[in-house]
Amino acid sequence: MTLTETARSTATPIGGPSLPQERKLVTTIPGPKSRALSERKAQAVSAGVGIALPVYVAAAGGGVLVDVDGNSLIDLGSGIAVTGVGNSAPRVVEAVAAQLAQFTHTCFTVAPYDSYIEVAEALNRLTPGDHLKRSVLFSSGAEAVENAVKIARYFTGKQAIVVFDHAYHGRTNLTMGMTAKSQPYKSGFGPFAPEVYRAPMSYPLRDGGLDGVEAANRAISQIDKQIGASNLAALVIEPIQGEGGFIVPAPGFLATLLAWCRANEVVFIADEIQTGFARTGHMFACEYEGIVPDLICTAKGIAGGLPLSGVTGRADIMDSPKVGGLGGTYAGNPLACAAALATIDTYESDNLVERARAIGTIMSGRFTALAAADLRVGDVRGRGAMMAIELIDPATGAPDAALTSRVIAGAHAEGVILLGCGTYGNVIRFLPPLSIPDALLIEGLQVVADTLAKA
Ligand code: PLZ
Repeated sequence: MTLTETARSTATPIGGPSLPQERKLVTTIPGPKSRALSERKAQAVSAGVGIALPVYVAAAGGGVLVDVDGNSLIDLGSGIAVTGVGNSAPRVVEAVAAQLAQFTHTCFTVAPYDSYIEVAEALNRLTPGDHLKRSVLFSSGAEAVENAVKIARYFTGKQAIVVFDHAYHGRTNLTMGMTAKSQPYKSGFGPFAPEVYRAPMSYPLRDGGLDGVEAANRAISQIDKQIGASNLAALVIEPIQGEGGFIVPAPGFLATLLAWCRANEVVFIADEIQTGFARTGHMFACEYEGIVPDLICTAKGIAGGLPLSGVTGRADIMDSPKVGGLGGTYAGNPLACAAALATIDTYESDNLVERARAIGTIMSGRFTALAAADLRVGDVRGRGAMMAIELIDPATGAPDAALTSRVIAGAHAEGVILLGCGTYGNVIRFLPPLSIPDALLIEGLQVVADTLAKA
């Protein structure tokens, strides 16, 4: 019997939401079966693939992940903001199983199917703005960003792209170049695609008191001088930066940039791959400031864990590429589309936007109290179920990445899945599945607070 078979036959947990919603540790973390799998991983998988927490998963649902050793861990990461509706959410499982029995793949650009159209209709309806829209589907977030750039270039006939400090847009060659952080994403992997320029972001904790309009004008002046609007196809921005540190720009930043884009025939592309689908307490984070992007990129939360992404936007822009210019073998795969329809239905019928706000209230209350009691918590920010704390040296305000690593490792050891982020590696982000029960969320947050107190 191989190790995996052993793990399967002994663990045999029931998956999805029927899992007991509890934190339960029966071994040290990682347990012996996970450690054995880590050894196999080292022999079989490229060393370039890093692992945040090497517990091997046997089942997941609600707010827990159960590992091959039988430990039940609290999930505060949702697989990086993906399983908003929860893992193996019942309606998603049912829809995918039904589709699985009908057909698994035809390639939409060879022989199409209606679920792709239905997902496009849902995206056109749900994304900000009541103008005429079109959508196109892909598989990964990076692919959506790449295609949004392709479409904007085709539409404008211009080439330059502007992105921001701390931005994250993916790991493919173009999106790697658009991503700000060198380690681990870019260093040694170049050269990068040309015509990608970077502008300063609004980062209220660290940009010396600039308000949103001032920060936008600083960026615009740099864009004007270094690129020129006549060369600029698109501005690509995350309305709340994800990997870069859950940076919420000061009010007015996005709106000022948008107005400048409109006045200069520059396509405004919102990368809502991490912020999208109820996560922030709106269906999309742009809604907080009434921002209506020209194009919006979505992925992650769209399909309950199946790989799907999309670009949605103004019909005139989206219809501009020549026929055959957009596509991909797996783009808009039927299983992923079935999952997306069930996922979107779950967000809407279970009012998960409201649920994300309630989670946000629980989290921000605790983090604000934590910051008041512990000066190493230098900032509490985010929206809805997308919140973070930034850890600093209280004497200097300098980022404290070492403390951050200790807290994350400590929480892992106690059975709480916690993710870091941030350009300076000193931000702890909280992205619980919206299906997590309150009691489990509160327990997870308490573990983090206790770990911080000891770290
Ligand atoms: N845009 C805003 O957050 C993915 C990266 C995980 P893909 N973020 C998680 C990792 O370490 O690779 C992301 C994002 C924003 C684009 C992407 C890219 O989405 O589906 O990972 O390609």
